[in-house]
Amino acid sequence: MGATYVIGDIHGCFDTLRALWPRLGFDLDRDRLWLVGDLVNRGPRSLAVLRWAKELDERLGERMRVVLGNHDLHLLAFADGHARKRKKDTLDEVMAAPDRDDLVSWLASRQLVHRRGDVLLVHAGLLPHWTPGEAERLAREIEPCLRDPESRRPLIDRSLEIPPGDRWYAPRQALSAMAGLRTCTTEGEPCKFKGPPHLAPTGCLPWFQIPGRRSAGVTVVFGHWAAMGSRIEPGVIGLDSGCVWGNRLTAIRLEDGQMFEQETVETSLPANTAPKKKD
Ligand SMILES: [Mn+2]
Repeated sequence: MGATYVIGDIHGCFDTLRALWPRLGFDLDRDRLWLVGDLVNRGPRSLAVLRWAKELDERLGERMRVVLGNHDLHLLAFADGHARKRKKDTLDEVMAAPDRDDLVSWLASRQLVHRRGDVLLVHAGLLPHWTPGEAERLAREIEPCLRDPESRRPLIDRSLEIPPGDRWYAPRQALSAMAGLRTCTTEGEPCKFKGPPHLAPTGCLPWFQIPGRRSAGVTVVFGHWAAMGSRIEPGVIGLDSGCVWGNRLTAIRLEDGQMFEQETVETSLPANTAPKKKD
């Protein structure tokens, strides 16, 4: 049957990825590889990560799944000319690459949610009123729009004002939760907070702790929350252990829960303004 390996947020940390990879003992003929997204940006070698992932995707076919993160969407917007360069962006090498268009269109045709049995993969999180089926339905509705620069613009161009009632309003809210959620209110209203869970403002809970969350019947595998670090508990597998902040890159083999952790080897990382988590 093969095993399923999931790797957390790589963020252009290709050298750390390369150090982790042989330790997984990945069987190219049988195993499955899932990436939680945010393959690019902040770290130094986004181009190498994209080329590696695309090539592996061509080799593995259906056995490889990548869900899109907020930084992957930012790369699409940037490549389309609809996003300004942010201070910590490290996307220049991708932008200048001869295979840039192929890489961008490959990235744009990844998923937002992938489900296999009772495991669901998403970059950031699920709103509490979404059943796993509803999350998949929304993802299948939005994914085709992301493939083309024209049709994805209302979803990813943050300078566009999309008022409630507009046909793009709900899909954009859903996309923003899948790719960027950390905490929300018990009513499912996302909060802006990015810090560690115990410092979340009153009324804002980690999305996976909202009472009555309708996706509680499946195990959700996600990344995105570096300030929380990796977190494994029943039904919840959080894999962003802050590789790009100089901490580590985490992978897990789903069938037996075996974790693989690789300390960051990059030395040229952005000035670290995020809380460093040591535990
Ligand atoms: Mn993210």
